[in-house]
Amino acid sequence: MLKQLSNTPGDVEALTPRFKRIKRNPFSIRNLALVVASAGLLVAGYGYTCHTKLFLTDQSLAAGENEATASEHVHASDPKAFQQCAIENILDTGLPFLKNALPIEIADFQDRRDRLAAALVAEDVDAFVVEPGYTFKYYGNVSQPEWEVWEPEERPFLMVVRPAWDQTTGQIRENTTFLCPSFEAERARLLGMPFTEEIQIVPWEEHWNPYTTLQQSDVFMGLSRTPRLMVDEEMRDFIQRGLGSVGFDVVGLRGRVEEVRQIKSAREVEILRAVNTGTVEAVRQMRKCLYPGLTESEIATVLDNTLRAAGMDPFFDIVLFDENASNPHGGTNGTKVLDAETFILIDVGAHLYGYSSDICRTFFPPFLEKPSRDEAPSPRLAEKLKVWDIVFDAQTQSIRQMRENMTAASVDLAAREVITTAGYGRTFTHRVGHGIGIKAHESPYLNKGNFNTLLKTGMTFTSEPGIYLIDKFGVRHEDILLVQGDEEPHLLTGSRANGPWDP
Ligand SMILES: *[C@@H]1O[C@H](CO)[C@@H](O)[C@H](O)[C@H]1NC(C)=O
Ligand SMILES: *[C@@H]1O[C@H](CO)[C@@H](O)[C@H](O)[C@H]1NC(C)=O
Ligand SMILES: *[C@@H]1O[C@H](CO)[C@@H](O)[C@H](O)[C@H]1NC(C)=O
Ligand SMILES: *[C@@H]1O[C@H](CO)[C@@H](O)[C@H](O)[C@H]1NC(C)=O
Ligand SMILES: CC(=O)N[C@H]1CO[C@H](CO)[C@@H](O)[C@@H]1O
Repeated sequence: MLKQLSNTPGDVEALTPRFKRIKRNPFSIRNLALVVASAGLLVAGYGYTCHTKLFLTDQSLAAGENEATASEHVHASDPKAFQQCAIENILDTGLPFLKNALPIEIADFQDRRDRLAAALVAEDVDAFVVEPGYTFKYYGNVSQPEWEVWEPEERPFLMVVRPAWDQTTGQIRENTTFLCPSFEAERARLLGMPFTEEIQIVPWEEHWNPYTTLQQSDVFMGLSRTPRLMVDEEMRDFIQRGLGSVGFDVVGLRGRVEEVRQIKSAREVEILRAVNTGTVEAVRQMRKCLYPGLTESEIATVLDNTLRAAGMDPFFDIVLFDENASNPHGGTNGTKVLDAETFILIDVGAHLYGYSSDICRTFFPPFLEKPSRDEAPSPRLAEKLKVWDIVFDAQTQSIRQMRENMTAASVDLAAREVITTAGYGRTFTHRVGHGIGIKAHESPYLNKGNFNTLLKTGMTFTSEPGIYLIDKFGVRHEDILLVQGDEEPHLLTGSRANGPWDP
């Protein structure tokens, strides 16, 4: 019975498509009614019972009945009922966290390239060169698989961004050209990259040297020195060497140019807030439906489908019980079975409009009763409670350091001091966090050696200290923060955990 769920959407996926419609505009009362009606169909159609079923009708909505007053779905009894309960719970929230997120527009891409152009001038570089990948996606909306479906190929297709002076405003603007295999030029145009005018292409024939073609094009005409190119960190080595071999002065990613992507716009922040808050909410709503006997894999599958039902696209999901969580990134096979005193660690990420969430919660299942104040918990439980609090305090201290001009190292060291003072220093085995954006892991990296990087307003980070006790359990809390000048950073995960029974 329990084996029915697979690691992939599989059979349970059949339940989710009917919720897809809410992706477009989940906020009108009409759509909310549709969602509720769908949930109703689901219950009726499949005949599963959720212990306390919320079922709003159009009339009750029209009468202004508040769905929050209805009791919520509690733990289920089999994997399908578990999933149904989790999906209904997340939909019953009305998905308010999605409300302020809007997709990135052409003007945003334009603005990024203009900021890049200004950074190139500041770094005394004549052009930035990047091939399809995350950075190309950031500036030109094409990822590596969107350009090369089968495998990364050997023919260079490069975006070349140069600074130009706008005669009327005197400002630095971008001027972008693509070096493209001649026979692929039309395909490059068909990508519909975010430019307001027709893209400029320098084509190269199969038997030409593409780097010489670029060098002799009008792109670098009128330059009084050997063109200095900055290549992105994802640029493959043979292309860098090719550029160097024909006489370009090639330098690596650094300084102001790297900072362009690190500093998020208001629109990016709202997407990050939406997807990270929504991911935490999915964990919370799923948790209410847990029952003894579920495996780590079954929970991961249901959490993935809960995220999908809420319009997000999960891309990693680590669910670990007790001693299996002493490896921060897991590695065990997902078969461990849930029991009342199991400490559940979930680290999960999803995408929304191309941006990542990356959050972690550690908690007890809802069917473990919280010990009352006057009753001493068992030593096993007491240790879990103590470690949970230490990691929480460590996270609090690291967050306090997330202000403009603090070093990346200081954020890590603040968390590490709490954990070390508590006697668990050697069990906090990884850095405290990293930047987050279109990738879950982006620079700058918050490790205790990174004294050279200063935090800037607009950077977004994880804070994720942990304690890992081999053969016992692991605890990690992870939230997302936005650096805001000298103020406390803003939380982009809605709310931090309140305790092991309220993650
Ligand atoms: C960027 O690409 C995605 C597909 O990966 C597409 O959905 C989106 O509309 C594109 N954005 C713009 C502004 O062209
Ligand atoms: C961009 O550079 C090209 C040369 O590669 C030039 O022909 C074109 O006029 C420039 N466009 C702007 C807007 O500066
Ligand atoms: C999972 O790993 C455990 C040992 O850690 C092993 O006993 C069990 O057979 C494995 N299960 C599967 C389905 O591979
Ligand atoms: C950070 O340092 C820069 C450069 O020294 C300064 O202009 C800025 O005001 C500082 N920010 C804060 C919040 O102190
Ligand atoms: C360290 C480790 O592998 N611990 C356990 C993880 O879960 C599996 C399945 O229950 C156990 O067999 C392992 O001992």
